[in-house]
Order: sequence, then C-alpha cells, then structure tokens
Amino acid sequence: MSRLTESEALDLFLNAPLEELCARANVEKERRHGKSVYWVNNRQINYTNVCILHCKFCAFSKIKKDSVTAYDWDYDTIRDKAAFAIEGGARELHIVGGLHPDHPFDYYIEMLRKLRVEFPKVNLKAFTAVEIAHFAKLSGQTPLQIMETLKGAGLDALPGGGAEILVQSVRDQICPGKETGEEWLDVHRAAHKIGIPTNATMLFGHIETPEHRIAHMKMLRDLQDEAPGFFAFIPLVYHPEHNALHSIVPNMTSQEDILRTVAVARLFLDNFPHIKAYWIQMGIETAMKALHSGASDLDGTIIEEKITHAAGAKVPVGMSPERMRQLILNEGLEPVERDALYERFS
Ligand code: V47
Ligand code: SF4
Repeated sequence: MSRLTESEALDLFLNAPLEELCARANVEKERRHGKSVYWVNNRQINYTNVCILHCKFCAFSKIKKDSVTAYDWDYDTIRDKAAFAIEGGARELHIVGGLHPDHPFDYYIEMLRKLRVEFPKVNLKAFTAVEIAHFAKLSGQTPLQIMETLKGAGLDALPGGGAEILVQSVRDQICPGKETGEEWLDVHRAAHKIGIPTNATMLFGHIETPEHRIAHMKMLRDLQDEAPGFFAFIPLVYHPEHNALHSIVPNMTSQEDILRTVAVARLFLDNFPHIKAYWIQMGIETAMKALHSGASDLDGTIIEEKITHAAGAKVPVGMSPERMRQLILNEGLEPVERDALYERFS
C-alpha cells in the first residue's frame, strides 16, 4: 500500500467517519503488533521545576527559584525515588526537568553517572531535546558532543518532550524563545546517528489547526526516513489549567479529536513502530479506546507525574503493574511488558 500524502491524511482526519477511521488504524496496528499492547514499569522523575523559559501552556515551571513552590531535588532525593521504583520492578527512569539557570553541565553528567553506578540495569531515558540544547548552550558544546558525553555516563534513550508543534509560526506563539522546531529535529537526528533511540511528542488541542498537526507529523516521518531511531509517537493532550494560555484555550479537546489524532498518526507515521496512548493525559477511558484505534503502547506505571497534573489532570498518578496488565486484558488485548528499548519481558 502506498504512503498517505499530507492531503490524504488531512482528508481522513477531517472527513472519515470516526468508527471507520479507528477501525482502519486498528487493522494497521494489528498488522504490526497483533493483539500486543506494550507497557513499562517506570518512574518519572521531574528533578526541578525551575525553568528559564515560560512556555504559555506550561503550568509546571517556576521562573523564580526562591518561589515557595519552586523545587530543585538534590541527588539523594533523586536516588531515593529511583531506588523506590526499582524495588518495585521499574525498568525505566524517565528523567526530565525545567531549564535551571545555575546548574552546570557537569551536574547532569554526574546525575546520570551516579544513577548508572547505583542501578546498573535500569534504563535511563533522560532529558528532552530542549534540555540537550540548553546544556549545549551552557557548555559551549554541540548537542552531539553533549549526547556523546551523556551516553558515556549512562544515557540509554531520549524522551520525546519539547516538540510541541514543530511548525515555527505556532511555536512562536505558544513557546516563544524555546528551541526552534528545526533545532528539536536536529537534536533527534544527531541522537539517532549515534545510536540513542528517542520518542517524539506532539502537544495538540490548543491553537494549532489540523494542518499544523499533519505538517508536524510530516517532519517527523521525514526525519525517521532519513535517520531512523524513533520508537514511539506520543500525542500529548493539552491541559488548560493554571497556564498562560488558559484565557485563549480554556478547555481540553474532545475524545473524538484525540481518537482521530491517534488513528491518523498510526496511518500516516508508517515508519514509526508505536503510537503511544499516554493514559495520564488521555484518561483511562480514552486511552482504552485508543488501543483499538491505532495505539500499541500505554507508557507505564509512572508513580509520580507533575507536568500534566500542574495543568489540571485529574487522573490519579501511578498505576500498579497488575492494574496495567488487567486493563489491557479487559480490552481483549495482550499485555507485553517492555523496557525503554522495547526489549520484551512477557
Ligand atoms: O515537553 C507541558 C508537555 C511534555 C502541558 O517520551 C503539557 O516516552 C499537556 O514529553 N498539557 C512532557 N502537556 C511529557 C512528555 C512525555 C510524556 C510521556 C512519555 C514520554 C516519552 C514523553 O508535556 C512537555 C510538554 O510538551 N506539556 N505542559 C500541558 N499543559
Ligand atoms: Fe520550561 Fe519545559 Fe515548562 Fe517550557 S514546557 S516552561 S521548557 S518546563
């Protein structure tokens, strides 16, 4: 079957009956993965909320480090959180934070090096492309040099955050001053070239149009053709509370919009192994529907989540491995435990 063009993808997104679209994406998902749904026993560690940027959608960051709600965990706190998760079987630590004004690059190298020594088996999926670009500016090095050093310190994979909408005109409105879309792509290209796999997100349901979403996916598909290395595409559902975009976009998008986005992503991103249903943002009910609409991954047990909950998420954080498996089984699907590198454990 030939590849969907951008206009075909847009037409499907706008005009295909929902059930037909989801069924078609499900056929594509099953062709790749059968009934399997991947999940990971993991923990998110958001090591600081102090950030020199103030993206308009973000309710997590604090610009002032002496604000009462600002925090910046020391290594022992990070280690204790990691240890707790690993005792519970975690295979992945997902470590991301704000762009702290003071920490030198060495601080991040040491964080990974110490975690790697103390927990040699756990996968370290750490630092978004935005953090990598920040470390590069801090230290006068290229993102490639930064990632080579971090790989030497124990980095296994990069998470997909910071992509937002890669179309620059949208980016300029929702996150002025942030790494550009091209820079985000450059970091992931460089990561793939040195053997660091990554994910790609798309923050949707705010001011962007369907055309912007398809253009975003096209940039990702092109990069994956050129320098393969993405594991999963993760549609992130904009949450509207306590942020600077609230007065313009006060509501979360609909379930239908989420399912259409998942389904079109599965059909358009034909070179991406997985579409992820990030249950923290979709909610459990919609995430379960997404598993029948193209998604083949549920992310993980997570334990602690700060970014979406700062913006109004109501989903309880943390899910036991048993519940994760049971949810998938209840859908008539087969849970497959994985690590951050998609090694299978069941
Ligand atoms: O980069 C910020 C987004 C991202 C809001 O790679 C918001 O496996 C919704 O990237 N509403 C962090 N989203 C989350 C992320 C992620 C999550 C799960 C798995 C992976 C992975 C990556 O959250 C940020 C930003 O794009 N975000 N504010 C908000 N109000
Ligand atoms: Fe900082 Fe990330 Fe929030 Fe933007 S989304 S303000 S970079 S923490």
